[in-house]
Amino acid sequence: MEASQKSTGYGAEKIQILGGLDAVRKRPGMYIGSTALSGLHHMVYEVVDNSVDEALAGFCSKILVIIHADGSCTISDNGRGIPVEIHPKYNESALQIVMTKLHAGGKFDESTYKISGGLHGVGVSVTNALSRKLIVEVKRDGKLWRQQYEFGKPVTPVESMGEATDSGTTIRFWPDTTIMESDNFHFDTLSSRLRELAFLNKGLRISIEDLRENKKHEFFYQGGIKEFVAHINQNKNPIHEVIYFFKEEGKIHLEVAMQYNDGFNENIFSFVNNINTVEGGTHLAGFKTALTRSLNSYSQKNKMDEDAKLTSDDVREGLSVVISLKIPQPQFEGQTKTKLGNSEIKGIVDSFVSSMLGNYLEQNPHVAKMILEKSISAARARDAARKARDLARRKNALDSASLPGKLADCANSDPAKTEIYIVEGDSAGGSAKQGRNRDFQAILPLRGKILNVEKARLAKMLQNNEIVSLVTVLGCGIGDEFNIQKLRYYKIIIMTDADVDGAHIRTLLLTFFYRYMVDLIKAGHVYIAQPPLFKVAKGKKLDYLYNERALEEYFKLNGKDGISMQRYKGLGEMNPKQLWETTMDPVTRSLVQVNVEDAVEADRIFTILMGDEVEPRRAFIEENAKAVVNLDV
Ligand code: 0RA
Repeated sequence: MEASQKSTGYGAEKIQILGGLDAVRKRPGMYIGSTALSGLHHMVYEVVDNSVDEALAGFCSKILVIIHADGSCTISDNGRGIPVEIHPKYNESALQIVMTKLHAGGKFDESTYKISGGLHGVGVSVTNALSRKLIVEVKRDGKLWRQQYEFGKPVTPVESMGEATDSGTTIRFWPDTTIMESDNFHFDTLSSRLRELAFLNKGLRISIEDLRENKKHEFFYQGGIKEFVAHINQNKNPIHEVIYFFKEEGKIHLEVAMQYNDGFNENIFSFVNNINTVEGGTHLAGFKTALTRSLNSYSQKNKMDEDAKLTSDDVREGLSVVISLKIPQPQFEGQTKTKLGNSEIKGIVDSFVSSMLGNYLEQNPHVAKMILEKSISAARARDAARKARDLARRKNALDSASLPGKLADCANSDPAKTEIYIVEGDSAGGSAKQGRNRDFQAILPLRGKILNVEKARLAKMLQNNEIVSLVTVLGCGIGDEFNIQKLRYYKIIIMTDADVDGAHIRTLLLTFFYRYMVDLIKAGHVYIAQPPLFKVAKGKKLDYLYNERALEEYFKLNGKDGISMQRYKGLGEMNPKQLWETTMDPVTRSLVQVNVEDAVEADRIFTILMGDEVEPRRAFIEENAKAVVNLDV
């Protein structure tokens, strides 16, 4: 039986149509950002965002994501289910319209927010367009409905498959790998975004299951962003309880949770309609202004320190904050469209935070005293750092006029066309120098472990030779003087061994970039090279394989007879030509772009590995020891 016009409830006529799917298949990048890994994950988020909208509208409490072993992914929710009735104007099932027309979304109550349609959010039809197969099942009005698609086109009608007692939507899709570079979903990347969504939408239960390797996470936070901040500070030493403010005025909904720890780094995460506003914007500007003003005025009123004028940097040392704003018409600007532009928001957030924080400090003088002592000591340290930097500069170290001898620079001097490989150790550095294309590829070998940046303040870091080399070579300075315009290479590529030491050094370097040059990550300049894990040969035919799954596939296709296999433990095992072919040649290599989506998780790992707390470090290493053992099989 096909969907009929009988069913009532949601008005199918509300759905807006803007166009067909051919455009998506022609120019996928326009709709999901890229055809690489981040685009693949966007295909999941397009669907999840719609489920979250159902939750925001009050109709959905559970979302489940499943990664299957065959390269497909299922997203199911217990929302109202996509409407199936015939659209009066188009004479077609609303479900089919939602799945096959661009921007075809439902309009929700005016009083609720919609996150789908936000950033790349152009609707589930985009996921459909980029899938070689997709099955959607809807439970609605007591029935189970089903439809199947291939390459975005329906291959079955909307059929009723039987009765249903509850409601919801289940979508399973198989990415079209003639367009998408891979269907290898990353559990950790999807998991950290889903955790973030669970934090941002209190009471929503989100699970993710990986059937390829039996992994499962479930996220459910009754406390919302308050728990988010506690999570960020989990392995640090907070110096007070989480401070939490909430305000709803008209259609503007604002939540702020904040907590200082005894460390030196700031962790600020701001969201608008659940979208991580990586580039900040008016809401963040309002918060920062209010924070600086409130603390300065408390300090003056209570005569904390006569001559300390706290800057915005001073009051953010050791601060973890989550700001979550929900508004009806966000305007996203900036390079990656993750900067809030609505000008009225700055003043609104500023006055709200000023009044709430002002009250809080008055009522909690004990907490106020600890926060101010911390900020005042940051102001003094900033002074010391400036002196250390001046000293280092006098020794000529930080100026790119004095590039270190071990840098093998490239010939081309246009930063937009060049890249730098940061390579672990002199021997791999040597291979990279021989294997590279010296026109546009520079090589900087780093010796040993760079300083543990988690525990050091800037002044101390500038005593470390490897750090000074790195800062000098990149050219954009550090600390207050950081200037991204001066960056000497647009691609900064971290290339380390595929073993435990390599992972450690990569973590250290990422910590460094994350802590001190986060703008490089935000602007998409930082990458991780992907050296192959295996070399397989059958007769004269050589192949390089980059992960265990590829190896399994290879054996499935070729059998095991007459095949020789080598597992690479380090970059040093490859000769210059092999290193070029597998890892450095832009035509054949694959690079993973580092993004701050994973920043909370990265920060958590950095803190565990480098921080003061021994117990979590022990537990982490034990937990990950299995993986390490597997590496050496
Ligand atoms: C159009 C209209 C309505 C809901 C949805 C689409 C919807 C889409 C997805 C995608 C995944 N899960 C979803 N759940 C719902 C409004 C429905 C109504 O008013 O009854």
